[in-house]
Amino acid sequence: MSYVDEIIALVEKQNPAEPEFHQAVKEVLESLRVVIEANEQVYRKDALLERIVNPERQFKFRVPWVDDNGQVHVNTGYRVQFNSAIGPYKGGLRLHPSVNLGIIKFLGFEQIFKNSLTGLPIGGGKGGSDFDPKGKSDREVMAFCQSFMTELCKYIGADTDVPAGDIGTGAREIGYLFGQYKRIKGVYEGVLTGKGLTYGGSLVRTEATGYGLLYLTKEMLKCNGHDIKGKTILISGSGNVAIYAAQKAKELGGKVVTVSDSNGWVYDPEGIDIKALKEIKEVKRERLTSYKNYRPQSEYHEGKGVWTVKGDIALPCATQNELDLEDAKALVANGVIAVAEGANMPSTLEATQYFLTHKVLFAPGKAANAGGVATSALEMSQNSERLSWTFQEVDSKLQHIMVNIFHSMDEAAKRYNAEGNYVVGANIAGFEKIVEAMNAQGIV
Ligand code: NDP
Ligand code: 2IT
Repeated sequence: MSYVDEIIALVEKQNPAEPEFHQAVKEVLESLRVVIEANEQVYRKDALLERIVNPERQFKFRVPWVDDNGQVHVNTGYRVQFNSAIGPYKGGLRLHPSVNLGIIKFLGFEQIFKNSLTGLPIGGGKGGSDFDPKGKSDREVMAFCQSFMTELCKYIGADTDVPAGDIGTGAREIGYLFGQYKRIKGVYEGVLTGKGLTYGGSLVRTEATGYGLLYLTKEMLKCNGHDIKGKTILISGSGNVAIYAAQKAKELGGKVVTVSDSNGWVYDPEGIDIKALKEIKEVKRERLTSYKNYRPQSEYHEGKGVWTVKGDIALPCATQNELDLEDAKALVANGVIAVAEGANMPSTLEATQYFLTHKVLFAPGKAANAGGVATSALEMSQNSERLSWTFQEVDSKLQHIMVNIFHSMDEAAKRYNAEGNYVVGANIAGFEKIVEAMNAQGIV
């Protein structure tokens, strides 16, 4: 059996009931096959792949907290420190009832390659909990965050592991987490990113993932003879990534006609009203059913369906496996020219394959959504030098980083005779740097 197939089988055997982790490993290793086969002897001898698919360290802990009625609840907290070859562990904290160890491992594994692609010195990690912030009072969210950080603070630090936001973890949660870290450790340091602007946060971090997604999409389109201007754009999700993707898409001359949440989706033929969307989601924390109150001409549909709308560009910005083979077929039948993943692993393996074989320009999440973590790394730099950069400075660095990521994956794909296959390109470009750093540091 080839080394790649052996490791895929090993991961499935050693990590039972973790389908998302298996999927992430499979996608990466399958596309690295050419590189691994060319170096099989050396890599096998060094057990390189065994080291890459095994987290350096993982924590699972009890998170007890008290609700507004005095009832005690117990959630499970996780932090997976996957790979520190190129820098301190870096990656978000997901707060969602679906969180389990396998999901955190898939996200942490993706993060290694994504962070490598940014060109910045950050290793890969991820954490979170099955706590659901939805419907909780601010005091309940604070109680949870304080309890979570009381345990997490033992394992993180500005030079060891720097968490940030992800699904369910936004500015409010980061604030409570930071306060508790500072209180316990007695240190004011850049231990988290996505902080508020009054206490060490960076301008552009809020917008970064969505903006970065559009910067990379723009470059990918440009290099393939297209432009965002005048294009109809389908977006899923209505959280941090989706909102700022929609905003930048509109600024670049595109027309965003959909957004969604876990209950349903909105179709606004005249273009999504970003101001209304922000008020619903960021201020009032309401469901998308309220959108009609702002835009009576829009349609609200229960359940799935965003990908059945006719559009030129699709930007999945909600969650993993939200776009399956049927969705991919519908998009291609409707003439989609590009898909760029704002979320982590939103397309199933079959959907991705379908896009690639139908010559749809496809930017995988680890490249397309790297603007968030890249700007987190810029926040770390600013914290280290105790300075704050202007919006324009950070935004211009973000644009450069996203353009560079596109060219790194494009160039790696060409080098391995897979021109236009950005899945292969992104994985190879990310992998090469990690391997070089791991080799230089010996067997650790
Ligand atoms: P938010 O919590 O701000 O928003 C998440 C959005 O996705 C909401 O609209 C939510 O709907 C929807 N969603 C979540 N889970 C599901 C589900 N199971 N089914 C359908 N819809 C769902 O998170 P973000 O915008 O920050 O994250 C979105 C994606 O982007 C995730 O995959 C995340 O890992 C990724 N990402 C985030 C980065 C960041 O900087 N924030 C950086 C890079 C990637 P509802 O409100 O109904 O739950
Ligand atoms: O998936 C991701 O890259 C994030 N959630 C952002 C991580 C970070 O450290 O900013």
